[in-house]
This record gives sequence, C-alpha cells and structure tokens, in this order.
Amino acid sequence: MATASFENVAQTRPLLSEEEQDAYAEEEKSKVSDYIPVYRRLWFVVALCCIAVVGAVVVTAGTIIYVRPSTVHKSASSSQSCQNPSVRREWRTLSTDEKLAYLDAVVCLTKTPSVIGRNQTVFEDFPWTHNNEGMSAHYAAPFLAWHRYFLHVYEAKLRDVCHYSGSLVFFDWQLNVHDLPAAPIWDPITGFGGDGNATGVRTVNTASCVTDGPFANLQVQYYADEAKPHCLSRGFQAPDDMEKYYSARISEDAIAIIMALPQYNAFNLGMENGPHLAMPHGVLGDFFSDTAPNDPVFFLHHAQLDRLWWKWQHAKPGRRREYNGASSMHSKEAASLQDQLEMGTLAPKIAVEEIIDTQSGILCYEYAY
Ligand SMILES: *[C@@H]1O[C@H](CO)[C@@H](O)[C@H](O)[C@H]1NC(C)=O
Ligand SMILES: *[C@@H]1O[C@H](CO)[C@@H](O)[C@H](O)[C@H]1NC(C)=O
Ligand SMILES: [Cu+2]
Repeated sequence: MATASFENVAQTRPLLSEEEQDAYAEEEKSKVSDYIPVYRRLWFVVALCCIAVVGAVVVTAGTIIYVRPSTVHKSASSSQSCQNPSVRREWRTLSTDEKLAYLDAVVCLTKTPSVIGRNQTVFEDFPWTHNNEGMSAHYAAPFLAWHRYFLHVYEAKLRDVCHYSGSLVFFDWQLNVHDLPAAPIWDPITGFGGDGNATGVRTVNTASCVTDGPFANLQVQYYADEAKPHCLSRGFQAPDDMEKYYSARISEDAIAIIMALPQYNAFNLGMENGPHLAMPHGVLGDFFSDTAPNDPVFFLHHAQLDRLWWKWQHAKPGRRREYNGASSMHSKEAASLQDQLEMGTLAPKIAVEEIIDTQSGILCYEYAY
C-alpha cells in the first residue's frame, strides 16, 4: 500500500554493519598510502604535466565546439569558477515580491508541457522522475546526493523554462516545530496555500483538495505508481498526531543528535529516517507518497535537508567530499564518488562528485545560514 511505503522501506533498508564501515575506511586509507611513493618519481611528474597540458587543450577545444544550452549541466572543468555562489534563503526572509516571483515560476511549471515527452506538465515531470528514477536512491548513500541534484535540476527548470531569476528557497521547520499549520509557507497569497478542505471528499489517503492559494485545485495525474487524476491534496494531522509524527522528529534534541553523527553514512540515514519524514507525515496527502514532489512544498523541505547536510559538511574539515554507505537501496556495494545519479530523460546522469560540494563541480550555491 502506497501510504505505508515510507515506513516499510525504513524497516528493510540495507544498513551497513560497523565492521563493513570500518572495512571501507581501511580500504580508503590504504588507497591514499599507495599513491605517495609514486609522486616521488620525477619522470612521473613530467608525464603527468604532459597529460595535463594535452587534457587542457582537449577540454578547451571541446568547450568551444560544444557549449551546452542549459544551466543544468556544466562540465566539471568549470569547478574553479564558482566565484559568486547564489544564496538560498529561508522563505520568510524573502520580500513579498520575491515570494510572488518564486510562486509565479512554479505556477508557470504547471502550465508548461513536459520536457520528457509525456502527456503532462514540467511540474509533473518531477514527481514522475522522483517515483521512476529516484526510489533506489532512498535508504542508501545517494539519498542526500540524489536529492541535491534533483533540487538543482528543479532550480534550473525554474530559470530556463520559467525565467525565474532568483534561487531555490528553504523552509526552516525548526522555526515551526510545534505550530506547522501556522507557518508562513501556507499563506493563501504569499505562500503555497494551506490544508486540504476538511469537509471535502477524501482524495488520497486521508487528505482532500487544497482550496486556497496559487495551487488550489491543481490537477495532478499520479499518486505513486497509480494513474489517478486528482487535485493537489493535503490533510494536516490533528494536534496530538502532529506532535508525534512531525514535532518529535525535528525537535532541537532530535536534530542535534543527527548533526553530531561523525560519519556520512550514519548522518545520511539519520536524516532520512528522522527529519525527512516529519513534514510528509504531518501534512499527508500528495506529500505522503512516492510522488511527493506533486506538493511544491516538497522542494522547500528538501532544501532544508540539503542545508543541514551543507552545514554538517562545513562543521569539520575533511567532510566536504565524504561519501559512503551502500551504493543504492538493497545494494551491498560500497558507495563511491563515481556512482551515477540517474534523472531519466529529465537531466543527464552525473557522478556524485559533481554535486558533493555545493561550490564545485556543477554547483555554485550556499545557504544564507
Ligand atoms: C492527456 O492528459 C489529459 C489530462 O489527463 C487527458 O484529458 C488527455 O486525454 C490526454 N491525452 C492523451 C493523448 O493521452
Ligand atoms: C469544501 O468541501 C465542501 C463539501 O464538498 C464544499 O461544499 C465546500 O465548498 C468546499 N470548500 C471550499 C473552500 O472549496
Ligand atoms: Cu525522495
């Protein structure tokens, strides 16, 4: 049953044992020490220089001949060019005009035909891709990485297809731990509209149509794998359940415990099993399914998760390129920075190393705090 899938997957996720984690760490260390003597040989350095010069010529020629038309995928050779990172800010720090510009761009996605050749809108290309390409990235190392790339592709579509000139935005749910329904993201004019119609018919799980804001009665085609045309739906939990399913997962203590985890694998899975589930379980409706990006608030929630990863990466030296755990859901393979992140036909697949650092590879952004 689709509504229970978050919980079911959580119980069967492939956690690595302590021994396996130690084995990876040892393996990585031994790779590093193997390299050292090689660099002492002068001829090797000369050869490396030659390769570097030839490589630079080829890359430069390639860049001149083929300039990619989209902002989604710049080559890794542009990694030194992040001089002026864009800044992702918290929703409530945007001016009214900035909020309306973001909302207008998202509404524009709901009116623009699919870029993946389906009978749907670009807006729906995202829940489709999440459900059809993204699920194996869950409960494994690529959870944070795949979603970081997914957010980047979304931001690029807002800019390329809908002429948005700002940055992605995050919702800092820690500012609304005990009063999610009062958060400004639900505003009917300067937000994404609020709860579903409490007296309306049930559409998906226990939710019903959102009836205010720019996405009121927005029609979407899928609920997880099911072709099920329905209105964008929410069904906020009653206060007691909201405390249990939402507040408890994002309390100051709960977040502090995860932020203190010393290793990527544990941090990544801690984020996924805890705070990642808080909003979907509090809001229900479309957000509570494998097509969760049907709810445009999904992207503000995931930007907040991405932000906490960014903070964790910057909290200690050596963390900015740390990546380990299982390479995908149900896999026993060790993850590596060369693993590919798949976006179907929505965007080119790329290696994790292209997005591991928000200011190198194809990315160039930071968070306001
Ligand atoms: C495309 O989707 C719309 C909305 O669901 C539907 O009315 C229409 O019949 C579909 N067209 C095709 C060619 O499938
Ligand atoms: C909520 O649903 C009820 C029952 O279908 C309907 O009468 C009412 O107009 C709906 N409210 C809004 C704001 O659409
Ligand atoms: Cu996801």
